[in-house]
Amino acid sequence: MEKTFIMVKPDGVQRNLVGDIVSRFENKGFKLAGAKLMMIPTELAEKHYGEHKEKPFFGELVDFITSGPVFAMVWEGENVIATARQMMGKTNPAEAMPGTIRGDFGLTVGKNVVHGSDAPESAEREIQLFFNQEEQVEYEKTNNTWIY
Ligand code: DAT
Ligand code: MG
Repeated sequence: MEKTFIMVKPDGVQRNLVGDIVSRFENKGFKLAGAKLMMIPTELAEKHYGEHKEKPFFGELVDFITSGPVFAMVWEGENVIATARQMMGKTNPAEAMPGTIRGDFGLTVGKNVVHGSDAPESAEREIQLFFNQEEQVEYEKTNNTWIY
């Protein structure tokens, strides 16, 4: 089953949005496969956002994501990578549809509440960056037959 890396960013943690965001993915039918509250070391932040190294906002982005605790998660389910991106809404909350996480909770691109992997390759890379094997929990959910 497909897995993705989702993270409530420091603004989302400070604004008490962890529970709401977890609920959205639970209610949708996805399975939580790992979760932890953590401070991101600068080196990990630079690796995680490596694709944006040359962008003018890279420094700000790394400063922001390391500015307070994040809630890092692995979610599992059919088509979870693309569906989670849809549930998050567009990168710029000003353009994100109401009903999406960023559309409901954000105003500016610099503080857009949530991260989610954008493709199978980045999902695998990001899960491995943030979670070791013991932190990824394999189990069956008894309500699976009512979702699939
Ligand atoms: P996403 O988080 O939707 O995958 P991205 O990978 O293009 O978006 O960018 C990573 C993060 O960088 C994004 O969540 C917020 C920040 N960012 C993107 N574009 C920005 C910009 N033009 N100015 C400031 N921050 C930006
Ligand atoms: Mg991205």
